[in-house]
Amino acid sequence: MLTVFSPRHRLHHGTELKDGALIPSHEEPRRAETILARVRSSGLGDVIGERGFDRSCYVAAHSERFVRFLEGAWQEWAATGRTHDALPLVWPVRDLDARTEPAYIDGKLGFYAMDAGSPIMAGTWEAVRSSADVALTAADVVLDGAPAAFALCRPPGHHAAREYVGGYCYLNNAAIAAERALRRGAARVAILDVDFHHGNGTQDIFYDRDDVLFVSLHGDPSVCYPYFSGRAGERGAGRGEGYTANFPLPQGTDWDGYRPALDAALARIAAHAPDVLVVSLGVDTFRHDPISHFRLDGADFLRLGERIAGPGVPTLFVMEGGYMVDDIGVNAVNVLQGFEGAR
Ligand code: SS9
Ligand code: ZN
Repeated sequence: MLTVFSPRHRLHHGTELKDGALIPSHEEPRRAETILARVRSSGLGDVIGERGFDRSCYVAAHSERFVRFLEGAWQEWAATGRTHDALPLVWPVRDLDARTEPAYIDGKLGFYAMDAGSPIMAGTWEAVRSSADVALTAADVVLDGAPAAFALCRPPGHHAAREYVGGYCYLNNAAIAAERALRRGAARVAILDVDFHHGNGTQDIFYDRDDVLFVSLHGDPSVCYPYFSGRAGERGAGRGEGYTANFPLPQGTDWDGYRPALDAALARIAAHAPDVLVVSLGVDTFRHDPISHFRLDGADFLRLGERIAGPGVPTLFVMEGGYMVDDIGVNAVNVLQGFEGAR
């Protein structure tokens, strides 16, 4: 299958707070480079660059004021004389005013974030935008008739909601691609999120909708990030009731525990009869992932890809998480090769 990749991801290389110190983020440039090297050495298929898209493609999944914030955040921060990464330190929880956008950048950073995991630096917006354009380009490849394509996105997107960043994510690449599919004529889209962490952002964007089914397998949020989203009882709202399906699984889940939930997820997707399937592909379910708690091994990712081919739907893979960088290329490409082998 075709892979879409942008070298502009390198413009973003932020920091994160861990164990009392500011350290280079686990979400590092080497992740995408390692996957790209494996795509090439495995002979998966050609690699192409991203096309440019109008910002209205981002506003399809986010609010206008949120996109405007992302576009200008670094300039506003730098104008206050600071040169280190911009990070929020105050959030509008519960009874505080979570509706009114503050004028000052430090207020905006908290207003538009769920956590301090999405630092903003000088090149962040260009990298974030290129990542969304990678997803849009790969979506067009599938919508033009290819059975599958791989959007090698970085930074990832599934924690980014309609109006906030978080968990290394800024624009929701999978949601933007799903909106593209609808705009180009798909009647129904399904999103399968297999990243270890719940895709709270994608769930938020489509929670009250019945045209985009969101199905996620992830670490139980009572003990795993993002803690405040991803319980089995979250099933959608209004006309979207029943169009969100969450499969929280215990820490330590291996393939034997994962497979039955995956099959149930795929059965729900088949019942939706989607025109396009978008897979939020995180490989932080790997047993040696440094920040996650499942126990899949390298060969399990081949089986995961095989099963995803089951519904027989045109499929767009969108890269999300995976932080054991030495293995990320093999694991991600294993999913894609498992898919192609089963098709
Ligand atoms: C867990 C810290 C979690 C954010 C993780 C975001 C993953 C994105 N100790 N930090 S796929
Ligand atoms: Zn993750």
